[in-house]
Amino acid sequence: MNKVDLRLYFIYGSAQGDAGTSLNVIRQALAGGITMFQLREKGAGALEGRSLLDFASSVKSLTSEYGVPFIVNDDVDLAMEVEADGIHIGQDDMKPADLPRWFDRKIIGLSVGSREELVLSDLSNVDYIGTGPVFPTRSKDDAGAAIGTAGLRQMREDIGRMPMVAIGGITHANYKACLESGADGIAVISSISGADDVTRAAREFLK
Ligand code: TZP
Ligand code: MG
Repeated sequence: MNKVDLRLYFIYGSAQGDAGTSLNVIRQALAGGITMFQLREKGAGALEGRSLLDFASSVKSLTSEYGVPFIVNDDVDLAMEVEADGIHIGQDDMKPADLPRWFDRKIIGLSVGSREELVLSDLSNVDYIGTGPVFPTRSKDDAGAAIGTAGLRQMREDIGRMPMVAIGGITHANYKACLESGADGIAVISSISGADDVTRAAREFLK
């Protein structure tokens, strides 16, 4: 599967609320037009085991209803178990080339934050890269220093036409700068999940 539509990539984990609240947030974001969804189950309160599997299955059903690709962060077994549409891996996770063959027909995303990381990355079976943090973020403790739109622009030059989504600290005030700096789209946690009106927050990013 190669249909990546990175325009508005919403990332979320149930640690932000209970499973019921979380499903509602995801439903509202889907109604607002998000084009990709990533389940990123991290931090205090993250679901595990059976409850994670149940939650992920519910999210999968929901995203399927909207025809939006469902990507799982890091968790290879979970992705396979719920038949996700793809996986997103970081530099410290399993290498893309070592993923089970099952992923050959799936979407594979890789975080690449700098030129140094790019040089060390094998992109041969990677469908898109996530680049950032573009701006300072409170959603990832170890996100590292912000690369700014200049960093995005540099990455675009280095990767050629490889699909690239910008991530980190993206708001309604700065997303256009990301698109103007060569990103195909934006990946967002807090500016959507923390909004009073989640649907509207998502919709506003698509203008
Ligand atoms: N990777 C780099 S920054 C980041 C991740 C997962 C967090 C993005 O969250 P927010 O709230 O949109 O800044
Ligand atoms: Mg990771």
